[in-house]
Amino acid sequence: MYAHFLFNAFDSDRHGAIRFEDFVVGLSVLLRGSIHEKLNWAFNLYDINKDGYITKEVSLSCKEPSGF
Ligand SMILES: [Ca+2]
Repeated sequence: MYAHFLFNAFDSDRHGAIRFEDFVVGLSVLLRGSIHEKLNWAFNLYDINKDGYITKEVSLSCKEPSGF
């Protein structure tokens, strides 16, 4: 489940694939971005449907065991 969140966070234009540019931009924000950019990236990680809200279901699914 967490991998799904990460994929969506890097796939910024939501076309179902991570291009090299998506990957570099994501890493750049995480490594060299301002605190606001990092927080915005982290929020978008959990805002799966990009409606500006993190739902209770999404936050609860992050706590569930992964099955390993
Ligand atoms: Ca949402």
